[in-house]
Amino acid sequence: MYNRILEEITKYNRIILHRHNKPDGDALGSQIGLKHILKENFPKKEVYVVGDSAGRYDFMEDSVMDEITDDLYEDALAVVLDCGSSHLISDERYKLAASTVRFDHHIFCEEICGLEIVDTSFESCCGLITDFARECGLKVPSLAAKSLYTGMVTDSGRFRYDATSSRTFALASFLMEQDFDIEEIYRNLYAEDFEGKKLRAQFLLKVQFTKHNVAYIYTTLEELKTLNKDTFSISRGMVGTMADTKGVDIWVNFTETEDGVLCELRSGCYNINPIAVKYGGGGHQKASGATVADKEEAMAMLADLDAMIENGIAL
Ligand SMILES: [Mn+2]
Repeated sequence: MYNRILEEITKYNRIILHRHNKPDGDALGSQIGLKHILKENFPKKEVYVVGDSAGRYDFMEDSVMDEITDDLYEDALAVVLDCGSSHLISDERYKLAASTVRFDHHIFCEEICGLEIVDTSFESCCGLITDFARECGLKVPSLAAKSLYTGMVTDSGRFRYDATSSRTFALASFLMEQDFDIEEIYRNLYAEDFEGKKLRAQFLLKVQFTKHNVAYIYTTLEELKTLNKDTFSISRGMVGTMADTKGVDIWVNFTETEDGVLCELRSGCYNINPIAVKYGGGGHQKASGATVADKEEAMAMLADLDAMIENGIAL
């Protein structure tokens, strides 16, 4: 499949890189990484990155997206990165492209592109792109290596989550042959300002438990407004306050917004993905998300998670 994708890349003079909306380190890392791999190996090709802004990952070098007109999609190849469902792709104009390719590591739920490589054995899409580059003998310049490494680190939880394998480290090692400052990446990712620490403390005090010890935080729209934070840094950002709690195997963060209740589901040893899918979401076995209509539906999801523990079907 790598060869077929490389052939497709070779065919097109204009390549437009897409990824999921509200990007994380892996979405941006694979997008910026692939951009610079393509520019290095095919200097005559036009390569664009599109989508919503980098948000809290705007420290990543070259993370400012390109503004492009629709006509550029004619005769172009669109590459979709790190995205399992079509409705999550930032900028749906990928549909206008002459040809489409997808690299992804989420659980497969639908065919989106003409050529696809979806491999959940990769801890990150960045890992998959690195493997692709290495197997195809493509040069990986320093900025690409740094971006890809950032995505590997973030999506593997600093090389801790399940999908982390000997291949993960082999690919990280391959990237580290390039010269880039790892300490700078970690500083940008993990140094927290005091306000952030205070916020985490505040959220820790909000944690509640179901009968069978599913930990959860519920933030109302009113509370959210008083916090003066973007929903992403509350929803994704605060779910981790419940991680690594002894006796808690499933935890979920509910955040009310104008567009419904955002649900971030996590587990140490249960496959919570089917619950997220049941409520219209998706993701990974131990980390998934969904948006439900209201508190009632959120509480129904919580009951499903509680039943999962009660029935004790751990992975
Ligand atoms: Mn990813």
